[in-house]
Amino acid sequence: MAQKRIAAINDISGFGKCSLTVALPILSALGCSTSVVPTAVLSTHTGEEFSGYTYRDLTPDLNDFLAHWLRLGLSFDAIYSGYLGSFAQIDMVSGMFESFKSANTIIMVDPVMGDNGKLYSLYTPQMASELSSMCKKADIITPNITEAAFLTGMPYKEAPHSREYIIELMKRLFEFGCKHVVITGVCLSEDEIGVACGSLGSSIAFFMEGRYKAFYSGTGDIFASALLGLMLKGLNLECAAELAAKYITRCIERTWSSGVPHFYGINFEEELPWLFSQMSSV
Ligand code: PXL
Repeated sequence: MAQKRIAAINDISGFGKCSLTVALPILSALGCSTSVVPTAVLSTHTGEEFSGYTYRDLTPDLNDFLAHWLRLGLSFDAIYSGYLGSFAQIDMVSGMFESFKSANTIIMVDPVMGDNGKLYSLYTPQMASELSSMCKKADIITPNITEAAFLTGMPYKEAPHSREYIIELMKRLFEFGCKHVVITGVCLSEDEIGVACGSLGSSIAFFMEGRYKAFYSGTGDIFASALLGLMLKGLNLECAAELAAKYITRCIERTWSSGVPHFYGINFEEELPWLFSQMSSV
């Protein structure tokens, strides 16, 4: 199988383990050749763990950056977008999908915009509504519950979530026209957390794992990166989502039991060999 090429569009948060600093190692470990489009450079992510972070919005560079890639005639097997640095970038990145895709390119949009019912500090309601339009261009979207609620206009509900609520969110997300939808952070009971995933026209599968009542930034990025890498290895959506959910749970378990302060982020690195080992058995 030819090596898969990915363009990952996301920010660089210097400290805190999210975005490109997790996408690159995970996708590389899964054998993908990954190029990056940095959307912003920050000293840390913008989560509640940190205040006073620096923020450099790379919007002014983005058009020239992509124009150069266009002159090089590049194309990718997958284009994966995450945290965007400004409202204007949403349109630029949507345009990029058209310019760099070929017949079989997977467009994956992780509509990163918030968590725990709230938008991230640099995101505005206008960005949230524009991201809905961007999701319409994707083959796969991977919102968490907060993002799914913002995208669909449905109310945000705290855990535990009823199956009916998740199924209704799914139904409305499929109206965007994506082939695959994966909702993360689904809790069907107080002690379980996992994902709901479905492909157009098929039933919805839930993959639940044990829940640690600790919140770690970067969880969604680690999950989405593993999901994409596994799909590019040839796993179907359900198998990839189930394995990615197991992987992130192992990472959280390891981090939680280490006692390292949670702002250091998730120890996803030391579970990569396990993820890799699972590949030989599928
Ligand atoms: O993990 C999502 C994320 C990505 N990038 C930045 C963030 C966050 C979440 O807080 O602040 C800059």
